[in-house]
Amino acid sequence: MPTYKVIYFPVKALAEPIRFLFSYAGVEFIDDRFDREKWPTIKPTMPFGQVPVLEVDGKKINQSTAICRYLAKQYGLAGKNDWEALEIDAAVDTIHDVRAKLGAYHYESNAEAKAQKLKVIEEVVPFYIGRLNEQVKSNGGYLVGNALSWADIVFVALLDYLNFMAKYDIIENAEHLKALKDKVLSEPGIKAWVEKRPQSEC
Ligand SMILES: N[C@@H](CCC(=O)N[C@@H](CS)C(=O)NCC(=O)O)C(=O)O
Repeated sequence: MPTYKVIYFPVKALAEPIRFLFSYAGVEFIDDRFDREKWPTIKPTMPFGQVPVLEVDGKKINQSTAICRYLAKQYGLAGKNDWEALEIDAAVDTIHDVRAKLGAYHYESNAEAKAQKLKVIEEVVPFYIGRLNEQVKSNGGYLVGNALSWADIVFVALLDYLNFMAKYDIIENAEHLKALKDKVLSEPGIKAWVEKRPQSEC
């Protein structure tokens, strides 16, 4: 078994799907959370100056979605055939579209621009959440293929971060997504991780 290290800021955000996948599979990893003030010295040592980065036996790799896909293939969470794998990729990209829209709003520092982006958020987020909710309803309680996949895990792992940026619970009216969240959080490895992980707002 390789030695795995997840390198990230001391938050959940983009590293949490990776941490959830290791935890689901019961695979040990070093959860390397660095202090924010150390970032300027760490940044130049990262492949593209960003994190999360996964170290596998000392080899560094960036891009959280690619890392999740790599782990999901090993843990039987990447679909039963190429079509399902495509559907899972599409669902994950859609989730990251929601994240990008929320991020554009949350990180906007100009008050006028922020007010404009809030209008977008108020329309776009319920649209995406409604569609994802329907998708789960028509797929036996999962995003794809009537079975747990890494798309479900990515969604639930990112929820705290999405809610933090939105400033409300984006799935509060989405009963099928709420049930999916409960299912993922009751996976034994994930449940144990959530109980022991360091506390952080997002
Ligand atoms: N597409 C990349 C995005 C990585 C990214 O945006 N990382 C941010 C933190 S969430 C970062 O490293 N920010 C610090 C910087 O760019 O200096 C991924 O999914 O891993």
